[in-house]
Amino acid sequence: MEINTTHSPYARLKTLPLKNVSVSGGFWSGRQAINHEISLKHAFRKLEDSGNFNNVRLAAGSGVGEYRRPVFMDSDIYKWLEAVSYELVNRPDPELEAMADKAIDLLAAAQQADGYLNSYYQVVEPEKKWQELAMGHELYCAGHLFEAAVAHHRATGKTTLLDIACRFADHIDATFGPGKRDAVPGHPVVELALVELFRESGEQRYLELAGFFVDQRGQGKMIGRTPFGTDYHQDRVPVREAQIVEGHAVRQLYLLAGVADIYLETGDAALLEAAKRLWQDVTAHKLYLTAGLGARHLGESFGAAYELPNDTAYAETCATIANMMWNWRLLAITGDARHADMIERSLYNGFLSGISLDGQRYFYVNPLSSPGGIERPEWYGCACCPPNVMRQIALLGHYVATTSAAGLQIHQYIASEIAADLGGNPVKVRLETAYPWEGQIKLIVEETGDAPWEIALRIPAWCEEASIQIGDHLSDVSANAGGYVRFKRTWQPGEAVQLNLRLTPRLIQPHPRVDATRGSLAITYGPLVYCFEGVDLPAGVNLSDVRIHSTAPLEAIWREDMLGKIVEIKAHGAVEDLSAWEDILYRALSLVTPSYQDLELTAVPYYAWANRGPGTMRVWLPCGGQGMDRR
Ligand code: FUB
Ligand code: ZN
Repeated sequence: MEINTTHSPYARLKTLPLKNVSVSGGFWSGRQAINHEISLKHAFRKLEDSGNFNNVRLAAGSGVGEYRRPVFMDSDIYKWLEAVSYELVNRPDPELEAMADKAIDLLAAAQQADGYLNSYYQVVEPEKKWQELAMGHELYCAGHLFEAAVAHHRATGKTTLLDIACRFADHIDATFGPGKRDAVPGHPVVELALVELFRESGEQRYLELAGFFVDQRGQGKMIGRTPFGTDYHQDRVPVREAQIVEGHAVRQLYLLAGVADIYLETGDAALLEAAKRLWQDVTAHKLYLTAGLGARHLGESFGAAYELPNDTAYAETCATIANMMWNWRLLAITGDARHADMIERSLYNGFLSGISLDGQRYFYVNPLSSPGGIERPEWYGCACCPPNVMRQIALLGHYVATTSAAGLQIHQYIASEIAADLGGNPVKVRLETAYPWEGQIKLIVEETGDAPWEIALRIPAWCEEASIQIGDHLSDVSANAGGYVRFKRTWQPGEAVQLNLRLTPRLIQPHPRVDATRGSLAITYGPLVYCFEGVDLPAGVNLSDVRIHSTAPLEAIWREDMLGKIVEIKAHGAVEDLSAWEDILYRALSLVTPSYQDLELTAVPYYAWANRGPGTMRVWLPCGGQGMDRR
């Protein structure tokens, strides 16, 4: 969700409104166009076909037929409304706006006089309202409503959805809080949403309520049935005492985003300390190379440290999105480039794999290997991911840059135009780039005042060689990898800063404790993680038998004709001859000498896998086939 940290006292960096950044050309604008033209309109039909709208009609008294579950169907409508709102900022569209208005009219008709709004509990179990906080998702749906309402208000200036949201927030505030009822939201998201509702409305009670929900955790206060333990719900220990990320990954990460939001407003140091500890746990132990999170299908949850299986990885698309939301807030708090690096890694890999190239099919689970047979379905019975992808693509511009008292920071190299007000000095810059395929990024100052200001450019941690040219002056900035390089001066209109990030394919090895990938290598190219697909192998070669050579050179080749234009990587490897293994599962080491046949390998960006049929896929390949296996 877009966050407005303009008045957040603990924001080192100030976020820019989406309207200040327009994505134009390059890698992402086509994807935004598909999102606008295809995905959002397709989703409107899916919300009708799947019963989400009819559920609300049932609550409003105008629907016919049965209520369609799961209990959180309303949240898909809200995420879609949020996505539509961002797209209305990117590109006005009366058809989309009318669709949104229609949905909002329906919600207004369904809302109770006391402000309550949740189609499931209004229609199916009215006597259970606020009784099933563990799994009932009432506060989760409310949170997504608040996010949508803020986005809609910012996009259109209309208060139709914001009024609905505030009435419901007031109802919740009258129900829960100190001296009222206890509540641990079983699925966090309401916390971050309440903070943004506070930022938009100025209503302090919403911020306090968010803090109350966070502080209720870890005290045995969860009410309602749940098949899961307290760890699943992040209710085992108080947030301030948490040492590890655990349980349901999306829940954990939305909670942490909300905790960061509360820090941005309150400066509560214990919350930031907890966030830093948990971030360390994620990055050192529980993050897939693709920026997927959640190792286990059971409970859609984080695993133990280094438990990162490939084929059974959960890595829900929503978890990667939630992690970007968390890191965006941590970036605003700390200014630390590691959070922008994390967002980049997520965007180009575990997030983008969540949607097909045609914008009409979605992955919920994003494994790092597939035995074949997996394709993105059009929609899901539990459709949390598709509209989440839509809102994230629509909101991309928000993640490009921030401001501070010093100047403008560029975090993501997305071709775009950026307008910012630097303390009364209005500036405009344009980013031109074919990134991530090419490493040249040109920043052109289009408008600037007379006062000096600073441009800060992120040098990604993966980059081994980087330089910057301004006019005739070329500087090597490789040492800045993992941080920012800063230039302060009185800029002239038309002046350009040329950043060159050297992009080369690289072989990546995993931490030796990751059982699933021990002795294997993966390929990256800039921020992109690559994979191998069975469809690129010679007929009869099984991807499971393929090894990769660790010493042979890798070659990057531009392909106009493949997967919507990509850089493919050629690697060298070998296929093992398994004829000595027919019908035998285990053999004495002394009995078999592996024999290999050399093979040229083709790797494609992970995000693009499963767009050429449901074939096999692997991110990691065992290393070997060079006469001697590596490990
Ligand atoms: O529970 C609501 C959403 O459905 C979660 O965030 C997803 O993991 C899926 O379980
Ligand atoms: Zn999801």
